Amino acid sequence: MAKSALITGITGQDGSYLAEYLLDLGYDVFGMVRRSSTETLERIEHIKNKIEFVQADLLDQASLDKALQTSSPDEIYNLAAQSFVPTSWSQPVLTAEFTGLGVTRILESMRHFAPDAKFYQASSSEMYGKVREVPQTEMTPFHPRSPYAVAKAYGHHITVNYRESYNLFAASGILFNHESPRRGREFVTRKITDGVARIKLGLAENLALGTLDAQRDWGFAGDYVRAMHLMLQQDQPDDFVVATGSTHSVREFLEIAFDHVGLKYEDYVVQDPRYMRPAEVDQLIGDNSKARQILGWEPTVTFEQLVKMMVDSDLQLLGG
Ligand code: NAP
Ligand code: F7E
Repeated sequence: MAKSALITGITGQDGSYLAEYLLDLGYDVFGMVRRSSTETLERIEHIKNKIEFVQADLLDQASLDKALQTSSPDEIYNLAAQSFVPTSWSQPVLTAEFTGLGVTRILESMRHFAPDAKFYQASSSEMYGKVREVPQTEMTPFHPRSPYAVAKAYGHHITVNYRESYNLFAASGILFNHESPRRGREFVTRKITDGVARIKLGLAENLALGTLDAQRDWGFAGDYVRAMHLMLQQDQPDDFVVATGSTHSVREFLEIAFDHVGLKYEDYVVQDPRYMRPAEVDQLIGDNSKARQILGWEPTVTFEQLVKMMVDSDLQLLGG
């Protein structure tokens, strides 16, 4: 019999890649969606007929209970969250509700209605924040620097706690930044590649950004959803860092992206204080040894390939 999976956040970047991946593996895929006055299925348009949708919201316990009962999943991937760091300063309580308490709500539903399922929590490298060691491992202490990161730290700890309290199979993937042509346009990578394409095609004159010095360990989202799945195929639930192991600055991203279309970023990028954060995460770099050794996972897309893939996709989308 085919395995079944429930994906929360299926309309997001990771949800769309994970749904594709699980459908290819022969899973019955259930996608949790929240009610919206406009269509949010753009990223899964091409596979939406193969997905069974269940309507629920991370804020609403009864709807989550119903989603778990209806889908009766073998695997639950909790990808839904308010995931944009700047919004977490303007909506800190809502972020805590979605990104933090939402995890407890879904774990409670699982405990009552699908205790034998395997659960994946989308934890984040943002939890390391003002980093205590370089590179970051599963054992590195957290020092979150935004309300988003604080909420994710809560989500991570409650996942570990439900594993230990109720013997649930609850795994947490500490994923470093991962990007793709499906990344939301407000995140810096997509903002840059969309901006580069617009400038190249004469649709924009410049690109306003915040700090160019921040460094991130950027990987490809398509690679990272494989790691999520692998975590739920193990005999024991555990926590895993998923990262490439190399770090690059926003400036380096800009250089490759503009160079790819024969332009120089210095001629177009302007710095705008509106995009500076109250507290910044200066540098992240992950140690992926545990994922390599235990999951047999490794990334396949390099930083340069990722940047060029995203620029090419945005050029094509804008008709270039
Ligand atoms: P994303 O593109 O922002 O997608 C977020 C998803 O959550 C969307 O499907 C959204 O639905 C859904 N959602 C938000 N609030 C909800 C609510 N109250 N009830 C139900 N669904 C809700 O995020 P992503 O980049 O795919 O990331 C997936 C997960 O991994 C997130 O939890 C994120 O915080 C975490 N993460 C991401 C990264 C990264 O670099 N991408 C790294 C580490 C961890 P709508 O379409 O209705 O808005
Ligand atoms: O910022 C700097 C910004 O918004 C990256 C989320 O998926 O990954 C993501 O969080 C860096 C920061 O991602 C702009 O200050 C400069 O230092 O693309 P970002 P993020 O904050 O790292 C983690 C792992 C998650 O879990 C999150 O959900 O780029 N930066 N100028 C800018 N950032 C943005 N967004 N816009 C700018 O104009």
